[in-house]
Amino acid sequence: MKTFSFLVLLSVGVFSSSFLPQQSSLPPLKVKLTQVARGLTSPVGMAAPRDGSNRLFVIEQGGKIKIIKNGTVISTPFLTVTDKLDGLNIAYSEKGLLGLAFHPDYKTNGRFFIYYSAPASGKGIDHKSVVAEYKVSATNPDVADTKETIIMEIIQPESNHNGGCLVFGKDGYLYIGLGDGGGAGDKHGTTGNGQNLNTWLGKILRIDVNGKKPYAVPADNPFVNRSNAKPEIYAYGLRNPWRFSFDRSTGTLFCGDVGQDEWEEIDIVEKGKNYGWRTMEGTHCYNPSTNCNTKGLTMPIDEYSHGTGISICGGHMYRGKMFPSLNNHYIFSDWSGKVFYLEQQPDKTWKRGEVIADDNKSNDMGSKINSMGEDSNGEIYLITQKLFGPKSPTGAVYRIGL
Ligand SMILES: [Ca+2]
Repeated sequence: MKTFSFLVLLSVGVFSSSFLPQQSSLPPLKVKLTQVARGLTSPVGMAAPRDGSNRLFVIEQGGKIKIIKNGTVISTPFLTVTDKLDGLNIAYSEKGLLGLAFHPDYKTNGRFFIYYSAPASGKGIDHKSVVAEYKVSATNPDVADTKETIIMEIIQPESNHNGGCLVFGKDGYLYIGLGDGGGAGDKHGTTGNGQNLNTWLGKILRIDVNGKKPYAVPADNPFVNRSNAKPEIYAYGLRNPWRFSFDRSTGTLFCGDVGQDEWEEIDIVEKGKNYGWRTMEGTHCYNPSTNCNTKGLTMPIDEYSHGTGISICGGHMYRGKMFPSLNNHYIFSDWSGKVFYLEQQPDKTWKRGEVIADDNKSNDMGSKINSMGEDSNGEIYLITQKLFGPKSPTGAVYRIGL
């Protein structure tokens, strides 16, 4: 999902080569895209509980969660939170229902978590982000209870860069992605929000929703004992982490961090590390624009310029069963409609290649790619939308295969 920087696409960045990661050099990977659903209204994410049901739950930006079951979109939403949302600009909005994660024990406890943009007012406030808990209904597995428990509320100074990714780790903790508060250039405060440990903005948070209500901070979170730091922070220096996921085999956390005007990046996120924004955009000084202090910053494993794409979307390491030769390919995408893969090399660096559809009839690459998803078996999906706006019913879901 874009960041408004498509409005300044024509701005030309200054290329610097000092910290450039391994360049793209792998051959194109030809895939077959199989449409599994269409007619979705601005789908921006997907999740699948590991409950043996093989259902896919698609997030519609306007506040509905729809279930794809046996190849059909069930018309009755699993959950509707439309009335809780802040207003969405019909032409373009980064607000809305943005995240969904099923508890690892969903099959037995029915708990799931969502992230959405709600109204809030006050000086310097555009809206607030809400992380909330729900449960499936006792009588129908395809419908959720409407009872809501608020887990966190995060004040947002601008309308954009809302992150919204929710994922459970193998450690059982809930990871929450938050953008830098928006506007452009991370202009809030003296250092921006990304580098300010005293705000949740520009961070990936990690919380424990398994005991104390509404949540507890894991004792080994990296900043629990530091003054002037939010203890929920797991990693920082992010601009707008739009989709991250764990490699279900190795536990590695891969994140797409959307760039400002020039560089889109993929990071491997580790506890306590600083991913550089707004000091750096990708491997390039951003603020200050030259001679920035790179000490202690973790560089992306891959980046590309706006000559290649517009706005990155983190994807998934393929660990599915249907296409064994896709194993060890980290597949991700760009809002422009491009799809890429990364492969780790013997020297531990990562190289990128493009993923292309082998059958123009079965793909819909005139569409933007809003997000990606992974089902309970590890198969990977593209979440697309043909026309702009949170009310456009031109969304579709495609499975990536060979
Ligand atoms: Ca970075």
